[in-house]
Amino acid sequence: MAELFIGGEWVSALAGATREIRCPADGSLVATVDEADRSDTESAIDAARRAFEAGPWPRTPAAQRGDLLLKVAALIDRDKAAYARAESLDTGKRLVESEYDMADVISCFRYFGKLAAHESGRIVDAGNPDIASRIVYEPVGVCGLITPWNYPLLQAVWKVAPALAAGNTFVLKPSELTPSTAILLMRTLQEAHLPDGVANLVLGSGAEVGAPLAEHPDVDLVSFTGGLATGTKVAAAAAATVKKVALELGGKNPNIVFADADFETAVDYAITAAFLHSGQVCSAGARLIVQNELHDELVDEIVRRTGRIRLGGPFDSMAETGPLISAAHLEKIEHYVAAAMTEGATLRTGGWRPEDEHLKDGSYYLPTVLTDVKQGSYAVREEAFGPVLTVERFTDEDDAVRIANDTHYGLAGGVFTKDGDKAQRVAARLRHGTIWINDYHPYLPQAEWGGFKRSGVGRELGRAGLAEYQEAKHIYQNLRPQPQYWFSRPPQTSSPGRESTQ
Ligand code: TXE
Repeated sequence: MAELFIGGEWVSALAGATREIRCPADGSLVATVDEADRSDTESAIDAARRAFEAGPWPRTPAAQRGDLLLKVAALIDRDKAAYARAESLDTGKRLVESEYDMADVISCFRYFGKLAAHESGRIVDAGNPDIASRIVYEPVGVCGLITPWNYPLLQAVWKVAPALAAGNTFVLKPSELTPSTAILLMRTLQEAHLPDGVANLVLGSGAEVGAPLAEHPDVDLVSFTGGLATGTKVAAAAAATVKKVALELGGKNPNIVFADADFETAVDYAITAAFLHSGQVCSAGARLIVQNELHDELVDEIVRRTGRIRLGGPFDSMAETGPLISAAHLEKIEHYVAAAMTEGATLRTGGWRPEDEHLKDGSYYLPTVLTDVKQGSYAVREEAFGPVLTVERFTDEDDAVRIANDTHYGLAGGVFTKDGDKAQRVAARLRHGTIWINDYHPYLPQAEWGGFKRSGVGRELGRAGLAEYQEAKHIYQNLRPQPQYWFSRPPQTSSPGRESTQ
């Protein structure tokens, strides 16, 4: 107990409420943690505000802040086995995937730790030697960081690392389903001697913790990763106090395969794009768009291989992917597939819960391929966020681009072809924030991440990721000030600029 971290202290929820965390792979109890309410959230906001106004962190030189981030990276590296295990128990994902995630977490802290050291502002040439003008970067203030359950620590660190590098204080609200690695992160920040009140952790529901972060006048910025419906509410709540807002709201990502693509590569990446982490990835290539000439052969091979994907829990070394996050999410996927079939989709494989004895207590769903889906239909429009791949056809380059852009999302997409010119032409025309060519899913901490259209507002990672957490202040100094007399000019005298006494 006492898993809320507020003002540098571990405390329990004021009302004494708790929540059981269960592993989605088998329903086993992982932990019982505090469940905060609005009053706990308000104490955390208050602690973050005080640390911002009076604490040392916002005034610490940026290079020193960077050093602390590098130390945090080293401490997580030391403890990465415990972190990965905790992540797998909360999410049900394979341990090997959590290990990759922890490597990405460490790289992210390193990247922003190094970037912080170069945050020196810049001189602006005013074109006049009597004017000194410069831009300095300052922290925004108190940040409300709201994160989802699919990559719990990585999503949190994409926000925490730049927020700290820029000198902000924050309140982190992880998904109520996956709090464990956020608790470990607070312990690590404490060990690294981050000043009290800079990092605060509140565990609990969207209504009791997330909503107050978006609404509270003492929160200056809210950064949210999650679903489109919730993100829309967060943006509306934040508007009342004109907060800075960053949103990453998922996608319905097209993966275009031209007839001249390398066949084996296209098949392999199409499967990874769709079924990694059982499709619970914001950039999942859930919409396969295949050129007519290759369609049947490619789909047959994808269906054959998809039908052989092995499911299992975090520590099953034979498993290729794991369960869905919860029974409720499993039901949502079932409804999605049922709706697609009602619209006329053809089920080529999957479409049901597995019947294997060793999977019976988990939230598993068989990797599923649906063909004959129609452009504009529910299945093509809506994000399933599960192991479901829909397949559409196209005739030529223009047709591929038109179909791939026909979505209100715009997070990511893939293009497979051996023709380099064509790949670049198509990438340039796709209205999606990241385009992978003959690849799918890699991301780089030094490159930006963010969505076009309704996939998001603002950018994460890269230099722009840090800029989200900064205010740029222009300081303009006149080195030789003199009265200008733009109005009520006094009569001319022999000594300009002084009132005549005559
Ligand atoms: O997410 P929510 P859910 C998509 C995916 C999924 C759907 C719903 O399609 O099926 O979203 O998933 C907190 N004010 N993504 O319901 O509700 C909540 O407690 C403030 C895409 O799990 O968006 C959690 O911490 N916060 C995605 C966080 O918001 C609120 C990753 C995300 O939860 C809140 C996950 C409120 N009113 C789901 N209500 C991606 N972009 O990667 C809830 N929350």
